[in-house]
Amino acid sequence: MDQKKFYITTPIYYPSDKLHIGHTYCTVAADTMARYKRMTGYDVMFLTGTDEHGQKIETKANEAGVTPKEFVDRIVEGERGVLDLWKLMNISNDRFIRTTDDYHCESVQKIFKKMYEKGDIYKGAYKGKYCTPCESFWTESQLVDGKCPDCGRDVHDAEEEAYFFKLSKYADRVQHLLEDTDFLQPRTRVNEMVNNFIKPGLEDLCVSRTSFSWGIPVDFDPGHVVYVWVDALFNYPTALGFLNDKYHDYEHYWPADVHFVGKEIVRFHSIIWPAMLMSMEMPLPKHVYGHGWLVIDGGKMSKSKGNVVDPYVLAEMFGVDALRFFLLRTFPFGTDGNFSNELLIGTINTDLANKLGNLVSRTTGMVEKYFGGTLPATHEDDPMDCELKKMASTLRERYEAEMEKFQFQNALEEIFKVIDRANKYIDETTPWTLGKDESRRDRLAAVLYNLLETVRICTTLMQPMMPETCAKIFDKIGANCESCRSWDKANVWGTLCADVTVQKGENLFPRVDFEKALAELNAMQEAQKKAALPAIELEPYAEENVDFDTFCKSDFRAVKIKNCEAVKKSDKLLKFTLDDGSGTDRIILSGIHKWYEPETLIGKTAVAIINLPPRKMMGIMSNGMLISAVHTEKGEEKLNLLLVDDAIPAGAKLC
Ligand code: ME8
Repeated sequence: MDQKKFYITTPIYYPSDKLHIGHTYCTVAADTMARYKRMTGYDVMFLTGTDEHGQKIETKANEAGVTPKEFVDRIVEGERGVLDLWKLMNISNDRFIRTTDDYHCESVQKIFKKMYEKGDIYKGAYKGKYCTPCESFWTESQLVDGKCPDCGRDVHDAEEEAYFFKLSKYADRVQHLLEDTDFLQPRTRVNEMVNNFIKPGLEDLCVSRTSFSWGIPVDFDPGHVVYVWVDALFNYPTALGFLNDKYHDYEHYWPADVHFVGKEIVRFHSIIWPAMLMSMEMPLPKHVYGHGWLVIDGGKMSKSKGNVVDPYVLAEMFGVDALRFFLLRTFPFGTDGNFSNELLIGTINTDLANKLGNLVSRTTGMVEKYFGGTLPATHEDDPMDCELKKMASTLRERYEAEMEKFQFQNALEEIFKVIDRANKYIDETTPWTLGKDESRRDRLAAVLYNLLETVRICTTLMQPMMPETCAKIFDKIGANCESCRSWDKANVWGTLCADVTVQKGENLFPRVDFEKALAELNAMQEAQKKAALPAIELEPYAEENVDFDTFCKSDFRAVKIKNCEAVKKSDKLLKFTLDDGSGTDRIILSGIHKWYEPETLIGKTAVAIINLPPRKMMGIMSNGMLISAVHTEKGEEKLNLLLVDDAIPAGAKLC
């Protein structure tokens, strides 16, 4: 019989910035699904990659002073780039596509031409609001207060020659696909697509650009580049060798079984993508799954807010498997999930350290303590074991049902119900009491064997989520052969040898010091937020003019700082004794202690306005004001006392 095939994809990511925990979430989910399918005997193709064309990348490269290709190479292949991240996260993709790869570009040109020759792509005029400095078209609804959303400048009506795809032609077929089949999941996303996009009327889609050049050229019309989404979506079949010679398994794997995509790109995948495939007369993917976002305090992560969560930091602090587990265990895949450090540490401690880690270490520890590491072959069963045995040996079925629906959280929930039951079973059977009674050795052996079998089954099913940890657990519990780690044996009770040998070894998941880890993460995130603040912020410029005569009334003088000391009982004030050239010392108080140690200013030449009315502060009269320059740097107020050339004599007027 032919092996069953499974083709799964993640979105291909824009390498315009480093990837964050949100991208990691989708990729870990797809990896889990791919590993699960491989475990259940499928021939799996798992594809991920990067979407490297478009104006956004071109602009960023220009800003960085490098070519677009150099720019994306750095983010994809560079240190801690996309490839490094997937390696770190133990992502088992079979293929990685970059849309700048020659074979992909070649296929996209052929695809574009094919749709053009068919009449589904035609030449027309793109009308919109144009921002000349940004070289960008905007629709009315994208404008902010009628201005360019990027630079805030005026826009004007403009027209540009462009190619269009006849999306409208496929509207009915796409609507039927969404409403009458399970193509788009979860089902809740269907209404949004149909009501918001299809019913109001699908307009033909502009599929070429002439305002920038970083894209795949339309080979029969120089000057036009293919719209980045057309280029990107077709990665799924080109990566299999569709219309290119790089690979040869398009026939084998296409159509995809599922595309995992984030909710904001469901529209592209559930409307534009099937319509273009219909035009190309290619089979449609079986499912598109629109997952939710990881949000922070209910809002989107963003570089400008400085709240983007770096998967490297978390994986280094807690371990890759703990992070993978957290992402899958905590958030339902179809809806948004609120990420927090508290939740992360809490989940690691509760589920991994207390429940799973403890079960494994207590069980193997007791086998070592009472039997020197190897169970005796004779076991005495008891009816009280039935519930645990039944729960564990039927777990595979419940797990499978959830995994087939991409419900990783529920699949793990089912596993943890069994882990909880096993921990309770320890309390019920009290092996430490049995261990004291020589006549109960066979009973104790049965209890520990039942626990090891439960651990084996749960571990088998957790392999897709935590591959490395599960391999370690298998080693600990003596599940040494391929077969006893297999899917086929995950519903067969009694798979481990009766006289199995275990090795407790090190703790799998040491408890995380909650307060310490939280403080560390919070401090890092504070620093990141600070780094995201503008480098320098200036005080707003005065809107009102001051008339010349008024200005001239202000008497600015160079002053020599004869003495400077802190004012008692004040954190802020410094008391300056100044030579203003008049022969009498002038006292000025200034609230700049935060920025200066008084003794460092003695002997310097500063500037003071001397005809302000005298003011009493902390019981001392201040006669004038020293002039400082102020600005904000990374959110922090900075001040520099205005110091001038010491060659300027005391009392010289500034005008
Ligand atoms: O959209 N939580 O690329 P992209 C969960 N190149 N998922 C998130 C997320 C978050 N906080 N932030 C982003 C693109 N994502 C296109 C795809 S496919 C032919 C082309 C997800 O790098 C987002 O929802 O902007 C999307 O699915 C994916 O990351 C890639 O986003």
